[in-house]
Amino acid sequence: MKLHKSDPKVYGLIHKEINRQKDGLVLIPSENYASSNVISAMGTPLSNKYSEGYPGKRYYGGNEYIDQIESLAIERAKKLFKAEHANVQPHSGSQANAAVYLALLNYGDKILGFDLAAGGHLTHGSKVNFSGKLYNFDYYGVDRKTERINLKDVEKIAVRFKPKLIVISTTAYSRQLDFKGFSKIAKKVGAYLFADIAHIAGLVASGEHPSPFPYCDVVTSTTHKTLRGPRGGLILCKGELSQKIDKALFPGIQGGPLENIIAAKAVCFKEAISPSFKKYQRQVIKNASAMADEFNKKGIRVISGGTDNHLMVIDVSPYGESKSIQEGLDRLGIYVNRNAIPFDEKPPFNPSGIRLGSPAVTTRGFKEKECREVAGMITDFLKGGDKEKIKKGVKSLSRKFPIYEDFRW
Ligand code: DSN
Repeated sequence: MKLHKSDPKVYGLIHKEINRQKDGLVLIPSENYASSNVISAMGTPLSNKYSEGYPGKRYYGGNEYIDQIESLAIERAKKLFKAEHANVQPHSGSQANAAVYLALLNYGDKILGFDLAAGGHLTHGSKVNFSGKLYNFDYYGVDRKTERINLKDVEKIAVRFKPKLIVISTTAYSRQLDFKGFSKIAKKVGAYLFADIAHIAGLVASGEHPSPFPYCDVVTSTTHKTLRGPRGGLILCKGELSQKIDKALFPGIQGGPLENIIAAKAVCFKEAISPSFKKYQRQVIKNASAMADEFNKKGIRVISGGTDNHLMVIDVSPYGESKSIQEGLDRLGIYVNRNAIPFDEKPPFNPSGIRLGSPAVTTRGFKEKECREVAGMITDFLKGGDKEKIKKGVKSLSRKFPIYEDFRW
């Protein structure tokens, strides 16, 4: 029996969510629209299979096809990121990061991470996260004036703190990351260098952002942000660390891998190797840059003055509370998330900033013109403009640039 008949409640809600995604403007920079092929690989009976272990070394029978699928995903990931080793099993970016710490460190060891308030991530040493509870973190942030990472400051902290591992990671940092510069610091203090490229993975894969290899020892990512694949994680590392990493993930942290998701990761990696993906990533950067420029022109403060990548954080503190601004934009069909700004004096639940970016709208086909228009709508909203007019603008753009027309539900 079809789902709409057997469980109309769940069916109806899924249907509404799909329409919300189609009709609204998704500017949350960690979200995207995976292709229908990625989505169809996810919705397969591969989800039924237990495959604890790795290709050729499973703890269950019946894995002959699963082994081929996972091996394909591994080979494609290695090729895409020019990595010596890939583990495609992490259920998420957080699981991937936990496995890296478990593989390379002992509990209580020192890690130098990027401050969450400056644009880092919970798994890079937040006190409310396992990372901050189990390991001894110190943090580097951004320069107060430029709002950019200053490697001289990072070096000073690293020399004083003597970490065993340095994390380069960003979720709300709009500038290019200098992996080479970080690697000099890591070498000087004898630390492992670990980059979490979840946000910029698509840009890295297509050569639109410098690669963390050969400078980093380990690299983690998610596969659903700029990379535009299924929701999941990925670990890439130097060959000499492969056994430690694989053991830390399974049996260290996870049980059975999600093989339907791994099949979808394989599909995503193939898509990401194509020339059209490179073109897409180039446009992602152009679009974000156009948005930031428009905000600057209209007097909205963009943190660090602009963007080199797919995202930006704007300071909305002159216009009200970020929580109610985010909720107000939600009601207009413009989806963003509130975010701390560097040296924010406001609390994390209601900080001073709004984070937004271009990956999802670029997948819809937006170019610079439309991105400027959207930045204009947000500015109008912040300055108390006509909400009905903005709503009409959102509707018209989403109709003009439809998404998932080939997706049947
Ligand atoms: N998913 C990350 C992001 O939105 O950037 C946070 O975990």
